[in-house]
Amino acid sequence: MILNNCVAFIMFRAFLILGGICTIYGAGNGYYGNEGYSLFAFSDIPPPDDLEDIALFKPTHASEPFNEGLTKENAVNGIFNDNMYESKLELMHPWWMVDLMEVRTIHQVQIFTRQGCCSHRLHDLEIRIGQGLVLTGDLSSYTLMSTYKGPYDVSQGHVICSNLRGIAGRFLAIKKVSSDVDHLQLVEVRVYVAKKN
Ligand SMILES: [Ca+2]
Repeated sequence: MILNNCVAFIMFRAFLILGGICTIYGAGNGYYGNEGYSLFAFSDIPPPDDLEDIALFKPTHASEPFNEGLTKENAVNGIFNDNMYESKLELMHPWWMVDLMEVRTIHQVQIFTRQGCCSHRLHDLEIRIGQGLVLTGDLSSYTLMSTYKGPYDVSQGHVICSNLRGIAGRFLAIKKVSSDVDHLQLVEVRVYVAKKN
């Protein structure tokens, strides 16, 4: 029994260190700070003061958008209220990525999805980190940081994906991996990295 417990503990720790499953954090509508709750879960990342979000206004790449108003840049423009990137109609395995412009150690990704409608489409995501630009949608060469299975409900908070040790990379990608054609809808994506000394 003791051995089994040890194995389970070791597996649990390894799971945490390697990333694992994204979670929901923050009550309310999931928007950025407007409900007064903390943006961070403190147990699985370095102290928040040691981190900084560097995704805002960085270059982005993505699958074809739903229309000209729902393009990739919208996911890092700092505007909420359903201002978002949305993937094309009936597109399987849509993806989106941000170029951080330099290799940084990524500890946490925060994902804010559409709230006014259709938030149930946020499910079966892979969050991956890469060193080089890949535009084919085949992100298998990127390191898998976390997964988010869902289902997501509009009453829940935002999705956070954490890694205590951090994963070094320049490109942070989010890909939908289920075999349906639910749209990928990203209102904002925050990428928290270790601050430079
Ligand atoms: Ca936005």
